[in-house]
Amino acid sequence: MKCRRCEEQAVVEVRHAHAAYCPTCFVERCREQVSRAIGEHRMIRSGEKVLVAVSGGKDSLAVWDLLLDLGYPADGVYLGLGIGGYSDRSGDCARAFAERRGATLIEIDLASEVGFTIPQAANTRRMPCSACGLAKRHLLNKTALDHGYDVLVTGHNLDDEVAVLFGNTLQWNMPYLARQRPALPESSGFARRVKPLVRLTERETAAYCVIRRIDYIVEECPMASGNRHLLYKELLNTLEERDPGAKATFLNGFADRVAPLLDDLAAQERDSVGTCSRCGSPTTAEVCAFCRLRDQATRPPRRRKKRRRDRSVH
Ligand code: Q46
Ligand code: ZN
Repeated sequence: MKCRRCEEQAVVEVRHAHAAYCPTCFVERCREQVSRAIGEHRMIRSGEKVLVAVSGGKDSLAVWDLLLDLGYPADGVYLGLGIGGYSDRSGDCARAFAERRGATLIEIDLASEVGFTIPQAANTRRMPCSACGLAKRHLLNKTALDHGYDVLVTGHNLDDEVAVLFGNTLQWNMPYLARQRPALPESSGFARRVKPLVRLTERETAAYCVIRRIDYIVEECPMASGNRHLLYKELLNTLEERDPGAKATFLNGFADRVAPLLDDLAAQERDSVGTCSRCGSPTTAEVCAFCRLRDQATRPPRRRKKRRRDRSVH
């Protein structure tokens, strides 16, 4: 295989683009795709303060690396979830990257910040990934606002976005569909949230990290089992295997033809947001979902009632 651009030996095949690239041209292509996503969706404006949510995984480290190389002086924020050795190793990858690039990394620890870890939150009514997602959204947004950042960048890639879209479509979850954008504008209580990797697949971000020699955490999160998005990703990978480009077509079709029809609903949703009576975060309820999660996760475990001896006579 020859590189589409320079005719050197290709090392990465991008099937949905019917092309292959040498390492140099592939990195160049990744930069172009990110640049294009930022421009198309007006994700970052000049002079804005940018914060990248860094998990230690390939996507968040790739997007941080790409932004720095594109000239955005982005800082990172790492949220320690308290998932044993997995969190320790993820944190190490985030710190090592920050040190290598001479970039600033803000660290927050869930347990010391709010008094519970994700394994503790798994004892609540929520599934672990749902509790984790809620905690991440709440604390990362709060950190961005508290430190005066204009934009919060996440490492969601094309595969993530397609899996979320697929899940929301299966359930016809209209409010969630209305909110599914590569860039969610800032609004009261929210920093702007953007996804510059939306044009790159998971395979591409992994290849990018390998070529750029970025060490990222490869192991799966031990709490991921039962995560529906993993199932959707598997299904969509089977589809993509048979029909390369199907994922991008699905996502782009939604963005071009459906999302604009949901603009009014998105605006209504934004208008219905008030503030949490406890923490002041944006919410449509009196107490926000995060405060309710914290109540449940930090509540002492109920004492089990002693079972009374069964004295019945059979
Ligand atoms: S960290 Fe958290 Fe993920 Fe682990 S518990 Fe689920 S959401 S799988 S990206
Ligand atoms: Zn609250």
